[in-house]
Amino acid sequence: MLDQLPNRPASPSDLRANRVISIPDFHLEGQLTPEQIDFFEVYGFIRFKQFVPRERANELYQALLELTDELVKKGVDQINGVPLIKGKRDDGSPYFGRIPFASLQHPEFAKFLRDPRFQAIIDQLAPGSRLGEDERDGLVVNRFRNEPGAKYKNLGWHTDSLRDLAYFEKPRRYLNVGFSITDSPMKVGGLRVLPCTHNQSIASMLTTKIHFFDMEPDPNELAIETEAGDLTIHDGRIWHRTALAEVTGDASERCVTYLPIMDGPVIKKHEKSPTPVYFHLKKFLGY
Ligand SMILES: O=C(O)CCC(=O)C(=O)O
Ligand SMILES: [Fe+2]
Repeated sequence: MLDQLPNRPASPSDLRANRVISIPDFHLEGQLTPEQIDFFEVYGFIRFKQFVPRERANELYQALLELTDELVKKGVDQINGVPLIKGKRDDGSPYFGRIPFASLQHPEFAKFLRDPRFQAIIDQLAPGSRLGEDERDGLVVNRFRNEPGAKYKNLGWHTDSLRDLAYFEKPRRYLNVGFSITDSPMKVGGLRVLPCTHNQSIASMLTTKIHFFDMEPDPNELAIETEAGDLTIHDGRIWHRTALAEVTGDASERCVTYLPIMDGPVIKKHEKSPTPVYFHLKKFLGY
């Protein structure tokens, strides 16, 4: 009888997918505390509450709207060889699901990166690394929306370090620093991670899941909810995905910027840079 209930999970592990477990409300004042460093090293991610006040996040949202208008007006469809991912709202108005090199495009994003706490993050978690403002995809602004005209609604399981392999480089320590421009409660989908997978081998990075194509919730995943102004850091080798929003249209909007902290050879991007190999893979996914 119970088996016929529509929402009954097929197995106990299904109960565990797509859920939040409370994580400490860390704050980043000047330097990271030993406890924060420990948390990051053990789990492969960390979340700082109110890295900046909500009002500052709202200013960055305004900057995103201005940048969108400007890029639409100019008909820009790629920056430094990296394609923009376009979307269309139900009223027909265009926007971008993904804008690379945002800090080179709008002064507010450039100003955001001048916060001295980014250097503290580098010094304590990845000494000798740098903000890759004009490398790889630079500061990326993701704007996930769930509506028929959206191409960028969610992202399948992946590790960001796979990009090292795509650039024919050995995966190395690489931190992805995410900043929430808007709130990210469960209903808008959002970041899901497999904690502790940052210590995996290259073989396991290549085989645990099928990069980007696998969108299934995982019993061991953890949802990271954020509010506008929060900052997250994840190790580039950790398995993660972006879940689809449960709601649609404006209510589903989730804006987050990602900043790469990297070491290794400096390969600056410029107007004539070729489109990276992994973007051809993205085409198979309909982006
Ligand atoms: O939606 C997120 O917070 C994660 C996005 C992401 O993993 C990526 O852009 O590589
Ligand atoms: Fe990612």
